Amino acid sequence: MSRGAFILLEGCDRTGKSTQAQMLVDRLTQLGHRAILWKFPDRTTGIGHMINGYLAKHQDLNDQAIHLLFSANRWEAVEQLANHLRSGTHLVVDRYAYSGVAFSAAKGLDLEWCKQPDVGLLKPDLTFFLDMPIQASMQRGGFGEERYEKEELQTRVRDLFLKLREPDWKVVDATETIDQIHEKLTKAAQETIQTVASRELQYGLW
Ligand code: Z5A
Ligand code: MG
Repeated sequence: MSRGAFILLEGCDRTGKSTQAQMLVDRLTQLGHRAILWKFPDRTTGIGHMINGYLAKHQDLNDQAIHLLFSANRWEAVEQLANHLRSGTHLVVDRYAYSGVAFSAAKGLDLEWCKQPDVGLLKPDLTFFLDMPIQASMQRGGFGEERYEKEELQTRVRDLFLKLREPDWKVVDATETIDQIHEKLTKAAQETIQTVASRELQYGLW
């Protein structure tokens, strides 16, 4: 049986990740694939509730503790993610460990320290980095409500994403229209689905 593809969307705030992730799942489903959306942080678990409390500013935690919780939130999902992929379901994942490292390092934690808890996680088969100037993304709906939604921090986050960027990432101009971006993502996702069908799952992030 063919395995599913692990397709990741990363990027700074309001670059359209969640919009595109949902559209891609819907499109792949229409095309006859099994595909599901997985969002990190997954706020539905016990760990996710703690993360949500922190992001919504109901609870304070030190930078190291929240970093480890974000990572634990990925590790608690890893068997489920692997099972989906093995059973042939494609995963469209909205944020992952790159967000984890970029946000924590932007707050001042050491970059190498930040990478360690996620070492060995499942590796994405395809990563889209949705990129646009911070000034432009700030003008989109909803910016400013949660803890990290400040221009200066977002600028550092973007620089860190660019530092973490892997050679095979697909950098997407997030200022294009929703439909233009969707077409690009769909095309690349279909290619990856074919390429990875007979490949082993990839562990060993970083
Ligand atoms: N975080 C962390 O610190 N450590 C970690 O390990 C992880 C995350 C995994 C919550 O994330 C926070 O957690 C986040 C990183 C940190 N920090 N912040 N701030 P989240 O993923 O839950 O955040 P969110 O609330 O979903 O927002 P977002 O991801 O930043 O937004 P988005 O998904 O990229 O954008 P969107 O919701 O699809 O679109 C935003 C708006 O723009 C919306 O009104 C759209 O209709 C509009 N839009 C979208 N695309 C376009 C285009 N192409 N043109 C015009 N308008 C558009
Ligand atoms: Mg989102």
